[in-house]
Amino acid sequence: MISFNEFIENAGKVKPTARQLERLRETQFYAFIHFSPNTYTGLEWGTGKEDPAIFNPTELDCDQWVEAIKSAGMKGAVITAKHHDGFCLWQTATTEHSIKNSPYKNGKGDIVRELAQACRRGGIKFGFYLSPWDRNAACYGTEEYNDLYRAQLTELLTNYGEVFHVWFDGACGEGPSGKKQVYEFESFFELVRKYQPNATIFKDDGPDLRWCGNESGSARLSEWAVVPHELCCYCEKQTEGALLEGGIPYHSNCDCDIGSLENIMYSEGLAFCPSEIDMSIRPGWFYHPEEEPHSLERLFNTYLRSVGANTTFNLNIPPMPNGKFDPRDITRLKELGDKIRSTFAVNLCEGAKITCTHTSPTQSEYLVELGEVKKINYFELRENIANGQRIASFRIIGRKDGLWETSYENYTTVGNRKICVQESECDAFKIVITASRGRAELETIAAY
Ligand code: FUL
Repeated sequence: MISFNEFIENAGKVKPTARQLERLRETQFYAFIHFSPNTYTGLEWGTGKEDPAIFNPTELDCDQWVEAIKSAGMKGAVITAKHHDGFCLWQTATTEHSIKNSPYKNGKGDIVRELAQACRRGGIKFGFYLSPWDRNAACYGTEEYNDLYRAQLTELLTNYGEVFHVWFDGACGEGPSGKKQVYEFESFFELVRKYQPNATIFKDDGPDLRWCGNESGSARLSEWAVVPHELCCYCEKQTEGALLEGGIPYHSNCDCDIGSLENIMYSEGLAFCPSEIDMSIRPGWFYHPEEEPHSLERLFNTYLRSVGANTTFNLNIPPMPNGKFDPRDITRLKELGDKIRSTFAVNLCEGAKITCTHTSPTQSEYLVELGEVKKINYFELRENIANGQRIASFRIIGRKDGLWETSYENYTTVGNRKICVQESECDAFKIVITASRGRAELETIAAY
């Protein structure tokens, strides 16, 4: 059995794949779009018995969606190509329950194509959600359904150009046979890898991104991307064996603490699988005219607690029955983008002198000398996550009038990006890393 120190050091070397790294570093904030017969019935989960004739977005404008998405600073869009009701928004050969039997463009429309093209025109990425749960398909609940699902997935993966993100969920019901569907997820993921090797795959338990465990938009206090392999079994296992024997002190990947030392010590090995935060701009995933978008404050806080807490952020905006975004949502998205842009416009550490001292193999200090007293609202840290996630606890100490004063304490993980909301007035500050899994590698220290 390896030693305790070796175990911790190995945990700090569990690495992301290139596609995970891209998602975390570049396309970290993207849009979800929930659009289906539910938009016309007011339901959140359609029954599958809806008449395709109700689906008729007479003023559909995907360029309007893309512009609004971009105004918030989002870099991609993920559409519900099919939700639980089984209605397909594209020209599929696999079912009659689709847009081809709707009045939209006399049955010739293809909203997946319209969005993919609008994304390309607007310079953002395109992705989709194909709900495994299908309340319309007659073969749901039998083995044949997996073939149908694979055929749908293949159409979407091969006919619409580059796909950046494929979203799956585990929702599962009973088919007409009264049997629950057993999904062949491994074969679904193989198709994604085959046709879209750069796409990240989201599912509750990985392989590339996992669910954060809530729909209210908050990351864990300690958001580790390195988690016990048994919780994300579709990921590659990068370390072997439990250090300690005994029962696992957690039950699901939605628990509030899954990557801490106390948990990984008992794991059967580790995997790299960061979490994605998914939340809707309104209470519902689908459009309901009586609902209002969340406040700017709530959305901005969610941004800080997702993108700024080592996760990605998938923010849903539901189109209205006419096929456009609601003006209230458009305004809110622009306000959010403006707030993010203005908050992070000027890095107060620009030109600062930064010195790093590794005080021990697992402790380091970064001294940042600003040259003059500055008023700071946010500190931002980024680890070189390409080499693994290491920092387990840190604090920030500011200096004013020659006195060092603790301004920010008891913080835990950093990961790809940590935004600390902390007002401070100082002419120098220190990032004191009090524990890390091997030597910490801070790549960015910024203040705003
Ligand atoms: C869940 C679904 O049941 C909800 O309707 C929604 O689509 C959400 C994003 O995922 O699994």
